[in-house]
Amino acid sequence: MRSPRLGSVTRTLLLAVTPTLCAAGCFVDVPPALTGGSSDGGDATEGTTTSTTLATTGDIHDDTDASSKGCPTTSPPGKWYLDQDGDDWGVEPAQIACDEPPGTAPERGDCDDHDSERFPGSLEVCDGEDDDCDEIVDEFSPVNEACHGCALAERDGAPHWFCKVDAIDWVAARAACSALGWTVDLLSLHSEADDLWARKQVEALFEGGDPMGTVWIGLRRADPHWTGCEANPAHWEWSDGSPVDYSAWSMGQPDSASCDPMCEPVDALDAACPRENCGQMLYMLGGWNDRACFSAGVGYACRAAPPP
Ligand SMILES: [Ca+2]
Ligand SMILES: [Ca+2]
Ligand SMILES: [Ca+2]
Ligand SMILES: [Ca+2]
Repeated sequence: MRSPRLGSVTRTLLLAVTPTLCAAGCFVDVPPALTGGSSDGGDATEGTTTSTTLATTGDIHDDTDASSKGCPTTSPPGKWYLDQDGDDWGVEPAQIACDEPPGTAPERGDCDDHDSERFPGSLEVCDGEDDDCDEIVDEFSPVNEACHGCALAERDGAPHWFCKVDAIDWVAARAACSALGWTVDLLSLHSEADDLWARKQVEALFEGGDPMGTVWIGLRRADPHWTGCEANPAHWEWSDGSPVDYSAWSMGQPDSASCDPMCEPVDALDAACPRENCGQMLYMLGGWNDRACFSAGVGYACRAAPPP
């Protein structure tokens, strides 16, 4: 049986201990290992697990070669995964038995087998955790349309976050996106429809209150051109690695403003040698603008890869 959802007091406590969007220091540049639940055990592993389980759980079935001889009923033996929180989703190791042993489940994929509210298909809520076990934290769901200052939405199956902050640089904004999941990056835009939709989300977030509002997106100047002053739209790329197949630069942009060719920036945040190497959306005026990566944006937009 699944227990009821957490009460509001418990949720409040969870929120209180949840860092708000990891403004710095939680950048994930290496995809974490998949949870045991979503990995494929493979035949060799399954064979090992089976023999071990039968050796240690002899009372489940008295046939040490169950896979070949079958069960008393017409069904072959089933594979049952350890389910410690009773949410009907299990984890490795598996047992082989004719009938479901106590404390097991027929499916694996539980990302937290000590929390009955987190399992594949659970409703995502704003609690700093991945409730539906898709390796993305606090994404849009029918009961999660806003979270930690971000408006949440889904487009073509891909979760989006449109976040309003006091001040954030491009690098910190990208880190905040990455902290939500290893498939999450700053937003990339690939069609006029994408662009208009995104701009509408941002307008709604700011309620039209900041005509100069600048929202970081995943535009950055590509490495070979990073230290130069040339203002060439062909020198830009998306941080998520997707192709630049659409552009919506504002008139006269990118312009590499204030670029001093005599200095060499140490990194993207080198204020002593500014380079307009990062891209933002001017959502009220329309279009994109190049800007120094260390400058303060008042928002950023993230997107997770759509499910395969
Ligand atoms: Ca479970
Ligand atoms: Ca669980
Ligand atoms: Ca999730
Ligand atoms: Ca959550």
